[in-house]
Amino acid sequence: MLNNFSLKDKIALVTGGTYGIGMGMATALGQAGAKVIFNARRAEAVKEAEANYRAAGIDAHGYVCDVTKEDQVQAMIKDVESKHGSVDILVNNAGIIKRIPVLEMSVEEFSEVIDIDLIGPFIVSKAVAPSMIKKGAGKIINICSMMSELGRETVTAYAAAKGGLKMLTKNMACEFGEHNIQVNGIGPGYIATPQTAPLREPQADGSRHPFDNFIISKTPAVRWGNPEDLSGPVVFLASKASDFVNGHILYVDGGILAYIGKQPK
Ligand code: NAP
Ligand code: GCO
Repeated sequence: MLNNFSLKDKIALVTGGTYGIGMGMATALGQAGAKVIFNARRAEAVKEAEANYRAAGIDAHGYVCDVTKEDQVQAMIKDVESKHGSVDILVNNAGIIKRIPVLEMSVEEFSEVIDIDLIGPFIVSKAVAPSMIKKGAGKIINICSMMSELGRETVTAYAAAKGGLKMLTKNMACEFGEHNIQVNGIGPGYIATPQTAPLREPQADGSRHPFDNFIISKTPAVRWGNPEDLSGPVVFLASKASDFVNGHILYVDGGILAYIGKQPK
């Protein structure tokens, strides 16, 4: 049974793998046996991350590549296929957020979030799917969010992108299913990474950030998640164990989506 979770001899590409959730998931995929390919936009960060992966015993290979640039993505995939082999597992993780109210947000700022968080996964999936179809197997995992289901003030562009990513996941599952390619999503809850650091910043008097307290009150697990909480879910969706799971968004949120919230004292 456990062999169904092995990723031995598989090539896994994790976009945005230099830190945060991407590094956590890539590490898990490597520990399950995959060769890890990862990318991000900053050369220094890619170099440092590659050294960190290797120091942790992970066979990792980094690329400087912006997921919104189709030519860079195509070149990366071509190089990966010539040096390592075709991608078996794609994790579309790269993403940004801009916390700006609608009326204060420029169209350019809105578009930047949509480009990275929604169009990027389309570009990278389109680049790897032909080889998966040729091979007759593949796994595509899109990193969605609580905001694929819920809204909150100031994250409109992000919620629009992540809501779209949920439906992109379901629709690609419909198109690729006949080729034995499973397309699913992971929807992390609130995870302690650089992206959410501003929401957890301790106050001047040393007390917890109001948003920190808010999330704790909305999470049955009564804690923020960490990247390691996503290790099991991503290995499951990347492995043979999920070959009949398709078009599903697996929420890894400590129960947030099930909870109306703690009654204020
Ligand atoms: P993070 O700490 O900000 O890391 C984002 C990663 O993506 C970095 O490696 C970043 O590197 C890379 N990246 C950003 N734009 C890119 C681009 N255009 N091309 C290539 N790489 C790019 O974010 P995180 O918290 O780990 O989140 C990772 C994913 O999980 C995102 O999709 C996010 O929306 C999602 N998510 C996060 C949470 C959470 O609570 N943290 C919850 C749910 C979902 P460079 O900037 O150097 O390129
Ligand atoms: C925010 C947070 C969230 C998390 C995550 C929740 O400002 O509300 O950044 O959007 O990043 O997406 O699932």
